[in-house]
Amino acid sequence: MLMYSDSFEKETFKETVKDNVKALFRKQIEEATPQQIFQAVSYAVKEIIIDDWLTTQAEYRKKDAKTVYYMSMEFLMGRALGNNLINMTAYKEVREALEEMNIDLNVIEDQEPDAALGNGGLGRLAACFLDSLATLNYPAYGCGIRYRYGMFKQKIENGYQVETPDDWLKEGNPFELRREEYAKEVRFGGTIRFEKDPETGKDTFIQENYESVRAVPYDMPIVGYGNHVVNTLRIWDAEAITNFSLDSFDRGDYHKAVEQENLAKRIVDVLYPNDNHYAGKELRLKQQYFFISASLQALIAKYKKHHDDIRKLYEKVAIQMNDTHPTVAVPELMRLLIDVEGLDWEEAWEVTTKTCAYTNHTIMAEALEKWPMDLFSRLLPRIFQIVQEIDRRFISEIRAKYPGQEEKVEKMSILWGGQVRMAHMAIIAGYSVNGVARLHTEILKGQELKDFYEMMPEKFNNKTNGITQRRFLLHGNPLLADWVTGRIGDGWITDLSKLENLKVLVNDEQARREFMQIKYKNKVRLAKYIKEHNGINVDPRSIFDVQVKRLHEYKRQLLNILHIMYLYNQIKEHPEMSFYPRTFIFGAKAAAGYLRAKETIKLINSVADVVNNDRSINGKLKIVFIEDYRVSNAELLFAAADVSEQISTASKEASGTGNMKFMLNGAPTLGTMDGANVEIVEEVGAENAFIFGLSSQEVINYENNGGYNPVDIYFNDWELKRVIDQLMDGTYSGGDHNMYRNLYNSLLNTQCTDRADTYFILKDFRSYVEAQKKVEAAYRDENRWSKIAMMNTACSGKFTSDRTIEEYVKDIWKLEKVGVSLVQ
Ligand code: 26Y
Repeated sequence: MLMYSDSFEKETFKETVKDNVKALFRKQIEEATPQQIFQAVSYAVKEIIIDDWLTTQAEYRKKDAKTVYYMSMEFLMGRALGNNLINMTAYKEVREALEEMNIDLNVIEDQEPDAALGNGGLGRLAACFLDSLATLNYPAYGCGIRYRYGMFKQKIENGYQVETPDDWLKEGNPFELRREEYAKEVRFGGTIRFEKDPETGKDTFIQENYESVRAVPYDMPIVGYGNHVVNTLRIWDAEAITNFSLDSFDRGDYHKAVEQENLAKRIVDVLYPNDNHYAGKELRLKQQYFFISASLQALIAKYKKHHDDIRKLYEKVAIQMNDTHPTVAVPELMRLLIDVEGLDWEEAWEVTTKTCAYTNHTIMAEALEKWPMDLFSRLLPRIFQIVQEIDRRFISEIRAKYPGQEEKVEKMSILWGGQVRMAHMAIIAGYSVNGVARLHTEILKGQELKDFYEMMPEKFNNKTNGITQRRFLLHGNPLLADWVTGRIGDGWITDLSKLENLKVLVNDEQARREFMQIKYKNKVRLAKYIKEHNGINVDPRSIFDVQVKRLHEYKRQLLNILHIMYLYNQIKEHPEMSFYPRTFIFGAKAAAGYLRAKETIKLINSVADVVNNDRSINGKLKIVFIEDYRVSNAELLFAAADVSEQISTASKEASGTGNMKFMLNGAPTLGTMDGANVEIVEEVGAENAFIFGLSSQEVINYENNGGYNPVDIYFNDWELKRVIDQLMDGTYSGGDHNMYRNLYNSLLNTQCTDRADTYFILKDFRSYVEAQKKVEAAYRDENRWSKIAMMNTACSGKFTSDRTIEEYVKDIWKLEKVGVSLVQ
């Protein structure tokens, strides 16, 4: 069957869907449930993808092309069906075909659970990168874990977050392919004995009494846009190696067999739902080694099929480590090269350091992985020996370069204070170290990683993040996508810089009216979602002010809600005051054990309860908390936003990528000069953004000089004081004086945190209030606002992940494009 829009066969497609419903569910299409139709449609789509998948991989083989392996603990893919149809350029055709069968594609798409194998930015970035790599014709694998349960589902009960398991595979996953024949063994624990090989005289290392697990890969197709390229996301499942068999039952080992089965499965049970916070859990290290060892074994086997010199691995393979989470790849690659392939240390080190590269996504100390040495060596005894040797050699390099400066050893070695510092290993072994926005990379070079930068400046480079316009405009905002295409052609879909052609239209009144009309329709669409999910009526003519992202203190959702409390006080106190109606929308998951984050969610919901039900304010203020914020509902939110809240404490947000999705959809940034906001303002112009707050340098200066005293501000700003006091006086807690005590203390009490107001909320409060006033004034001026909104879309070209990927390819991976010819 043919599918791409140039050759779509509607009747064949419809027949296939009907046949699939019969074959899968023994039903006629009229009797099938939406979920069953989703399955039937997906299998029809997969059938076509498979052909392109085969062709692509054959072409890669023929060209013997260099391949990048993107190693990541997280891939936040979201739904596949709609995205695949978009990239196969068959979305509209399929929608019409289904319409003829009285089936609504939107309803069918809603049947698919999000593949939420990630927490937030880092995981979604990996997903955008895969989309761009395929679209740009680059050979690439994503390598990760097939978590049985992805990111938890969030329910809000009585204003509190409640986590429930995300059983995303319950109905089966039509797009995945189990690849039994590529299963690998991964070993944990035990002891290491070494022997001299009597023939070669080389040391050989023998692991004994270990526990082993079978890693089985599942492949998911990654469809490029309109180019028939299909790359692979390979995620690993874990199984016991001793097969649960009648044999063991007979031997009375039944129990043991089941036990082993369960132990193995546990490895891939669940994604750790911590974002930017390291917890040091043994099972997580197991997960890391599990998928890394399996992926490296597989890539070496693949390489060796057609190459005989493993010393040249780096000519055909680049390994990108998505933060420190996959860094165990360094010693594992060394182990495979030395113990299995028989290379000596120097040879293996050369291969490893020409193959592995590292991306840093955070400068926050609490996010850095530092494994306790005893845990690490117990779980991975041979790997630990190798880490020790890497460290020993590196320390002698430090001493050679900086004689007498022993503090350099303390600051840069891998093993220190009983810990294995994973970031150090990644920097030492990686041939490239990159940050994810210009400011972030500069901070790494000048502060956090200063010593490394001084010692090896050539490794450091910046790769400002990006997002895929295929999902976040073409799929998520079809009205705007069609309008843009009507105005400037469809070149933007694969070349986002084309959006700059919209700039001339900013002075065209008609164009602006159409642009704002589309925004309005998207707001109506979101209002409907909110009505259905929250039971709240919101006015699509009000300003939609949106903050959606993980809940974290540094992202300062607390600043946002304190400001809303302040506005509410103002409106109550001055009912005559002119105030443009606002709808404040939040979406955020808090890590399950993060108390202050959970308290913030409760606060937002409680303020929402009070404010939304206060008739005296005539609906001027509405607050909505979107339950279970995830990729699929994010698409609706970006399309409908008027204002993009990007209000992190300057220096803390490495880049941000939500900021780019809002911008693309025509929402100006209300934000600090942090992460990629800096570059957004540079592209769009300061007059088309609303910037406030301390600069990163000011924050860093305060931090180095012992912070500041928020209590001074508190006593000198009675309106702010009143808001903070309202956390304790029962206004938003039905009289309970303890409900928000942790939040209150975090702002004022030095005894409860290392430093009161660690994230400078009081310090930035007034500046935020002023910026918000400017937003309101700008919005009242329809002409001005429509220009601002359109300029944001028009200037967002830089922030495509296509640009980011081209930079990685050119500076780090050195890949060649491989064309896939149409085979039908
Ligand atoms: C160690 C472990 C618990 C851990 C797990 C997840 C540590 C960090 C993370 C996730 C980090 C993350 O998502 N970082 C974000 O990466 C984005 C993509 O580069 C950035 O845009 C964003 O600023 C950064 O916070």
